[in-house]
Order: sequence, then C-alpha cells, then structure tokens
Amino acid sequence: MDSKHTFTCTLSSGTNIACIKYWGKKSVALNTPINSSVSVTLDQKDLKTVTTVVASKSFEKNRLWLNGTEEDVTNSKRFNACVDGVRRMGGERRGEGKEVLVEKGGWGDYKVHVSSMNTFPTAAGLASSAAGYSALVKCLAEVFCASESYPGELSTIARQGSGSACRSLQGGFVAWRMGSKADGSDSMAEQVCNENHWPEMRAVILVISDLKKDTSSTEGMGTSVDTSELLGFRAREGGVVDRRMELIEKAYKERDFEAFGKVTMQDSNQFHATCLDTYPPIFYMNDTSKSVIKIVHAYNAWKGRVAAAYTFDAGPNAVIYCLDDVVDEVLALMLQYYPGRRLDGRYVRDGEAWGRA
Ligand code: 2P0
Repeated sequence: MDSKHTFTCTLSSGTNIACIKYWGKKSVALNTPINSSVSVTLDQKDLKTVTTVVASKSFEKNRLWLNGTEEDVTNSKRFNACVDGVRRMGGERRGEGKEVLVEKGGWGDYKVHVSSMNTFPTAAGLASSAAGYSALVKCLAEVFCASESYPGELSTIARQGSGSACRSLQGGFVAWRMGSKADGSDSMAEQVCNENHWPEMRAVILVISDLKKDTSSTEGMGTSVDTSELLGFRAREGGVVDRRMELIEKAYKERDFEAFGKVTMQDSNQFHATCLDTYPPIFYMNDTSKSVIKIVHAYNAWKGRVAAAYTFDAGPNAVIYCLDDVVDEVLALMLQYYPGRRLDGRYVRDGEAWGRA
C-alpha cells in the first residue's frame, strides 16, 4: 500500500429517535421528505455506529464491511452519493511537517474502504441507518478534509445516504427542515437545542425483536405515499405535522415534558395509523408493542400526568422517553410486565428484550 497516499479516520455516531416522524419522500432521487421531522439524538453509551474509513490511491474500488460482512456497494446509490459528495468537498491535506500531501480538490483518484459496526440490532427499527450514514459522512469529511461551501452541506449529503441520518450529525433535539428548493440544497437538519439543554431527559429502549423488519422504511414509505390518504392529510402544508413541529419545539425549549410527551405519543400513533391506512397495510408494531402503549397510558393515569411517552419507529421496538426522576419507576414497571435480569447495566429477558436508561 502507498502509505504516503493513505489516510484513515475512526469515529462514532449516535442513533436518533424521532418524535415527529419522517414518512414519505417528495423526491426519491434527492431523498427529500414530504414533511419536516424532529428527533432526539441519543448519547453514545449504548446505541451507536463505529466507523473507520481508509482512503487510498492504491485501492481499486470502494468497499464496505457492515458488522464484519462485506456488502457489495458497486451499485449502491446511497453509499456512492455520500462518498462522491464528500470527496467533491475535499480540501488540502498536509502532513506532520506541514508539507502538502493532497491539494484541494485532488481527491479524484482516491477510493475508500469502510468498516461500520453497530452496537445494536441492525434494521430492526432502531434507526441503524441514521447512525451509520451519519458516522460515514463525518468520517469521510475528516479523511478528505472537506469544507462546506454553505452551512449544512454535509447534512444534505448524509440525507442522501438515509433521510434520518442528517438528524444524527448533531446532538440534542434536531429538526430536519424539509426545504423548498428543487435541488434539495435546503433540505437539511438544524439543531433546535443542544445536548446540554435538557440533561434530565432519558430514553428507555425495549428491544422487543431484533429481527430485520420485513418491509424496509424506503419501500414502506413509497407505498404509503402512493396509497394512504391519511398521509396526505398529515403532511400537507399547514397540516398536522407543521402544527406539531411548532408545538414540540416550544415544549422542548421550555422543558415542558407533558406537552413534549403527549405530542410524541400522538405522532407515533398517527405514523402507525398511516401504515395501517397504506394499501396493502404495513404492520410494524406487534402485540407486545401494543401492550407497552397500554402500560404507559395506565402509568400516566396513575401519576395524574404525562410522565412517560412511548414512540415506535418502523419496527416493533419501543422507546420510552421520560425524565430522570421517574426512570427507575418506568424500568421497574417494564420489568414487572416483562421480567428479566440485570446484566452489565442492561435488563435482559431470555436474551431477547433489554432496556436501559
Ligand atoms: C423517522 N423513520 O423519522 C422515521 C419514523 C422510520 C419511522 O426515518 O429511505 O431509514 O433511508 O430515507 O431514514 C426511517 O427512514 O429512510 C425513518 P430512508 P430512513 O425516524
């Protein structure tokens, strides 16, 4: 290998769990959404992707290993959009003696080898593609010394890898503004509040199944756009999503858990209602997921307030948002219904379900 022309970077990115859901593409080619969305980026204690990118002039082609197994990326539009997009932004790279190793824009001959490892189930509705493409774009930007020609350019590239990935580039509470430009250049994520804004916020993850989902998000949202009238109602300008975005951003800024939690649950429910309204229908939640919904509502009724809020993505696994002061109670409640044992800070049940604050 030509070590003078080989560069590497390893870093990680956290997953994010949406409170107002992205579901439906305006442009499949640009991967722009039909509505804005907002999510919490989880810290990197448990759910993260660790990625290494090696760029070299001596590589013959781009290659990717996902969780140790090579995937063929030759025709992967998403992967190549990220590699080519960030490479085009490549800047000057200097060596330790400040000598120029690669000129600005001189990355054309470089190919990459990428290793990406998830610390959680892949493609089981825990936003693995968000953490994955976010880590990839951040790593590529380091290796290619990329600089943005306008703020948010990297976000627009991560979006082309996977829509929700643009929200994982930042921590805290992050909105993906759908944008209005025909070329998608303003469809990017924006941090609403940083990770220090609401330190009491917790996310309890209940892995109900770690099997790969049978309907991918991309395929599911395509069918929903084509067939669900409810989705059109939800996403139209000035409609449900626009109102909820305003409400939840205010709630998060004011640290108003009641308002935050209620709209989070309502939006999860409406997202799954649009899945049922899709023809043929899509079922991401299973009976266990639905039992979690019942338990959370019973718990909130007992507390006399919204103290816990569930949300489900494109899979059966539950995420329960709550504040620090009730997290032990919420975990105890879940263990009451889904008994398990504690292992390395995780609660394990038959090796299948686990949760952690
Ligand atoms: C979200 N989901 O806002 C919603 C809620 C799933 C349900 O973003 O096709 O994997 O790669 O742009 O980002 C999942 O969709 O889809 C998703 P692509 P992505 O988190």
